[in-house]
Amino acid sequence: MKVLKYVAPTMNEAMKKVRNDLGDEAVILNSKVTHTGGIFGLFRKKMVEVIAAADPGIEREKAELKRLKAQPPITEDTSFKKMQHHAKKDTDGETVQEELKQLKSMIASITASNEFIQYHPVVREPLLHLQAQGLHESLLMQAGEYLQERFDSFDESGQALEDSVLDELKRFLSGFLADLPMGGVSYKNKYINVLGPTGVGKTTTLAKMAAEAVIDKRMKVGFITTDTYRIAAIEQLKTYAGLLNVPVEVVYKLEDFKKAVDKFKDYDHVFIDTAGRNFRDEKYVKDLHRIIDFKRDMETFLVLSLTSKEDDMKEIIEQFSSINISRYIFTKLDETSSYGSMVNIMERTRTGAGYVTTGQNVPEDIIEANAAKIGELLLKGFNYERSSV
Ligand SMILES: Nc1nc2c(ncn2[C@@H]2O[C@H](COP(=O)(O)OP(=O)(O)O)[C@@H](O)[C@H]2O)c(=O)[nH]1
Ligand SMILES: [Mg+2]
Repeated sequence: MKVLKYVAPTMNEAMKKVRNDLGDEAVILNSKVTHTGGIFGLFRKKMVEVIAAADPGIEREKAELKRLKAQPPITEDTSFKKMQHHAKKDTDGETVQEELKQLKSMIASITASNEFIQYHPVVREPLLHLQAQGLHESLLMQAGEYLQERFDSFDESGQALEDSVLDELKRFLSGFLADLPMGGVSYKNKYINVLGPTGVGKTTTLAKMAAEAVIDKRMKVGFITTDTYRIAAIEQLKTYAGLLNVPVEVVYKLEDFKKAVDKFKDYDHVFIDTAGRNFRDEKYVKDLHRIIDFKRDMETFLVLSLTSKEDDMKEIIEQFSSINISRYIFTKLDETSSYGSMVNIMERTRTGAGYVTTGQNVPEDIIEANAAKIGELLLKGFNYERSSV
């Protein structure tokens, strides 16, 4: 395990150095803004400090795997031929499915844009923008109808009309999210838990959430981590815990969990960091149910990365379906410019969002979610192409 410290004027530059040295598998253990130089606080320069770690073995393994995959098969025995035959059939099946999928989405987009033709350009343009954002077709249709109904009663023109249409559209977008539970930690439950697959940003986000409890709300907070798979994961949480001056209990088995619960008896809140795998193990979940009354004591956030495909997000939600999810956290907003999938997911599963995270900086890169902000986000960057009226 290699652990290195980087200092650069911007996060981007620091991350470039990290990637250069440690590769894509590098884990950011800590990042913070520091100030250097200056006299009495004057002329001080802002710098970003990043502590990163990587296991050089992983990169080597990856390269080896790539090399092996590229090699032509050596054996020619019949069982191998049989395997090849099956593989071919599977690949063909996949190709057909893939083509079908493309065709379906083509038809959907043709139908959608044809249907938008009935609308005035001032309505159609933002609808096309939402379509490009990946907003589900049924939502697009509803938005179109909603706008058209109101459009007939508008008597402005030009810029004023465009502004009114956009205001109405924002109202529509936040309106249909309005009855979903939104907002960050409620502090009604002692335990706050983050679940999700590896690498989505659970630990980083947990630290951001805990910072609010410790710094802004001055609460007595403890950390539990059940992510004992990678040493770096424990170290990463401990680094954040150190910065916040919060004790960490590392839980390897159920007994440890009981001890941790006992240790944090008179704490206000306990933030639990997890590794996704444990929660796919039914026995582990059942055992936990015996210690903690999940419904009463636990607020659980499922963390999803906005850089994932919508289908993958759906699969993840399916995997965690045995657990009562309070709200989602959508991470890595800064790495994408299409936000439709998160709205589709929330609408489909009738589960709202706690937070959206916007970068690697702890604790600042986090926004508490609400319907209006998400509505705004969907229309971010939209401009009418030409004066429509
Ligand atoms: N760009 C970006 N990166 C993030 C964000 N949240 C977390 N990360 C990064 O994603 C990587 C994995 O985060 P981590 O918290 O360890 O994920 P975990 O495996 O789910 O606990 C780290 O490099 C984080 O700095 C975010 O909002 N934006
Ligand atoms: Mg983690």
